[in-house]
Amino acid sequence: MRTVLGAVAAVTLTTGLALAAGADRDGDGRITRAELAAVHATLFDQLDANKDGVVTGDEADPHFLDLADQDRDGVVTKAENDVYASEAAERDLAHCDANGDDALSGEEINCITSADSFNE
Ligand SMILES: [Ca+2]
Ligand SMILES: [Ca+2]
Ligand SMILES: [Ca+2]
Repeated sequence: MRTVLGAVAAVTLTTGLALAAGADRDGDGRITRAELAAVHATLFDQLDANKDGVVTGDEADPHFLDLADQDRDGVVTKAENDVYASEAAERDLAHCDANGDDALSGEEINCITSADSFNE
C-alpha cells in the first residue's frame, strides 16, 4: 500500500481504495478472484434487510434479481448468490484486470465502481 499519493490521485482513488481496503482480506494490495467473490457474497447479507436468508424484490434492485435469481422464483437464496458472486468476480476481472495478473489493484478496482458491477 502506497503511503504517499498526489492530491489528484488521492481523490480519484478514494472510492477504489475504500473498496479495496475492505475487499483485500490478506492485505497484499491485490484483490484476487476469491476476494472479489467474497465481496459479492457479503453484499447478500447487506441486501437481506430482514435477515431471513433470502433476498426478495423488496430488498434489492430488480436488476440484481434478474442476474442472481437462477431459478426465477423471485427470490435470491444464499446458494444462488454464491453462484452469482463467482460469476460477478469473473466479470469484474474480465472488465477491469488491465495488467492481466488475475487480481485487481486499488487502481484497477476503480473500474468496477465506475462500471455497474457493484450497483447491480
Ligand atoms: Ca489480497
Ligand atoms: Ca430477505
Ligand atoms: Ca431463486
